[in-house]
Amino acid sequence: MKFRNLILAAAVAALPLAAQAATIIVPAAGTGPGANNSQWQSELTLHTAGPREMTVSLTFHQGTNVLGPVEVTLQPRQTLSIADIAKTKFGLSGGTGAIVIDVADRDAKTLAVTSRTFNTSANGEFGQDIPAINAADAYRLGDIAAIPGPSVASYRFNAGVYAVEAAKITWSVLRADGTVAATKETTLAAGEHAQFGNAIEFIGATKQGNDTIHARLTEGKAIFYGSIVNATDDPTFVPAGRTREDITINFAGVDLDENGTVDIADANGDGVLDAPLQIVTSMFPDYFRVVAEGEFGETVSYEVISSPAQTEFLDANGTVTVVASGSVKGKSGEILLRATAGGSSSVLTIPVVFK
Ligand SMILES: [Ca+2]
Ligand SMILES: [Ca+2]
Repeated sequence: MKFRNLILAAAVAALPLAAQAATIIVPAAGTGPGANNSQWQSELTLHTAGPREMTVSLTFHQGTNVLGPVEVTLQPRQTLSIADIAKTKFGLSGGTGAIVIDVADRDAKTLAVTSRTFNTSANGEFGQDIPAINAADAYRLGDIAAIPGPSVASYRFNAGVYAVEAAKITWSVLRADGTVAATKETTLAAGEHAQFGNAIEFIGATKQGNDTIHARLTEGKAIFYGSIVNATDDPTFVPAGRTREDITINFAGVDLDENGTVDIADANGDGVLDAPLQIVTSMFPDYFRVVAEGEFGETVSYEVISSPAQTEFLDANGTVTVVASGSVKGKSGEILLRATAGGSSSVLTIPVVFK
């Protein structure tokens, strides 16, 4: 009994850490001298709408180096700005990085975070808002972070990344007409920040107006951003847009007698056959053909995800065999198939009734 109590106590103690923490990231912040004798700094502003005191933990990530943590406590409904945070909280005299804010889940619900990075030069003071992003909203496999560059090629164009998990990234430069000018791979450790000052050149091309950077993850999760600085050192933050390049897989339906005509359709295009397929329970197999193609006529390959009966693809043409034993007679269920074309996949659902 004593042993059991100990295990319970350990499980309870471990819960709050695992289940109730949120991470919010300001993907770019900095301090110190910039181009053309300018001086940069970042101000972080925290507000809680909550009726209770709360504490956040701040770290500053430069490459794989992590400065901090520094704890900041907010009183109920307080708004607090931290001037030149990279310098005043983390002791940096120059550099760029990401601010990572760790906060209990309950407190994250009450917290608003903004930041402003501005630049003082002979031309005046110019600033940009850099929004905070929840780690739960990081980009993942299949997403393309699209970072559109300036229409004026001479403006400075930076791109940056913060890896929420260890990440492998393929960067590419797309010209205004969609042709790919260069690609490059990078690998980041979990918690690593990187900013590329001349991003188009870093990837391997010479910049032109309306270049767009695509960042694709082949492993892990990350947050991406860009920034543009014009000839008078006026910066503009460029949020990455979450995009995809999937082709649509059109599921026509099933051809029951394999004569080339669809007998039960997916007319509303939701990937679910519009009426159930009747399958006779028997020791002999039932056959039908799945009819689907990519939106540009691509051939589809199939696999069975799950089925209430023994289900296999007989050929590359989509012919399926189902052997349903008497044990499922009178029951209904769904056969789930994965259809893949041109690197894109979608799930096709075939409702079935066993006779
Ligand atoms: Ca037919
Ligand atoms: Ca349907």
